[in-house]
Amino acid sequence: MNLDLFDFTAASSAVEPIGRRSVILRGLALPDAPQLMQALAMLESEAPFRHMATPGGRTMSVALTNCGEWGWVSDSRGYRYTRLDPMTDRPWPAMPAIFASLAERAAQAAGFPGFRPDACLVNRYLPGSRMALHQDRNERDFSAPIVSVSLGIPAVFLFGGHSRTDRPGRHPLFHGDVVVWGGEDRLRYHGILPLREAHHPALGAKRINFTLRKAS
Ligand code: MD3
Ligand code: FE
Repeated sequence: MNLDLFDFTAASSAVEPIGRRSVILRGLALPDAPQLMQALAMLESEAPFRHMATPGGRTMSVALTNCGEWGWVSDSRGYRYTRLDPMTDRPWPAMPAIFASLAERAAQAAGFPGFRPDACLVNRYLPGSRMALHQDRNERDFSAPIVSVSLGIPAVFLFGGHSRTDRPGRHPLFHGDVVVWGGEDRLRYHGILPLREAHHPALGAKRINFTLRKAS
């Protein structure tokens, strides 16, 4: 797939379907980026990024934190959502209003009205960080969509099928892009290729992705 300047300018809109119920909303978060980054800084001071262990005993190359009523955690016992941050034993920081409103707006634009996330997983990538192909299935209700917001240096999103061995498509994600997945696409395998060395004027050599979810 080739995303040069021509493709951007020739596109009839900034809405790029990547599945029957999935779309990339190019640059939707750009106007909110300064406020989103300010909220992220607050969040990070209350619940720092940390590298979690996988149930298989490895350490994730992506560092993560959470906000909202529920936070996603991984350890030797498995993956799950918790109300308390295991690092501080305190509730996860509240979800910033700007996260929830952006998520609802994006979901609405993608055909999922009334989305009210109760969990937000924040991933921090540095050059070399990656996320192996996986499904997101720790949420109770797969009828709710997932909304993701990308900030900082670019990444290549891998979007597979319902079987791990289905060959994934590749979609570059840039600062300010928002993606919504739902319906029949909600359980498709997905991942992120190892990030290439790059610099973003506002974030440096870093990518932040946060995903808004309905966990419960
Ligand atoms: C596609 N994060 O946190 S975007 C994750 O960029 C995760 O950090 C990646 O995969 C990232 O679980 C990819 C988020 C995403 C989340 C859920 C999905 C993509 C999805 C569910 C179904 C299909
Ligand atoms: Fe995922």
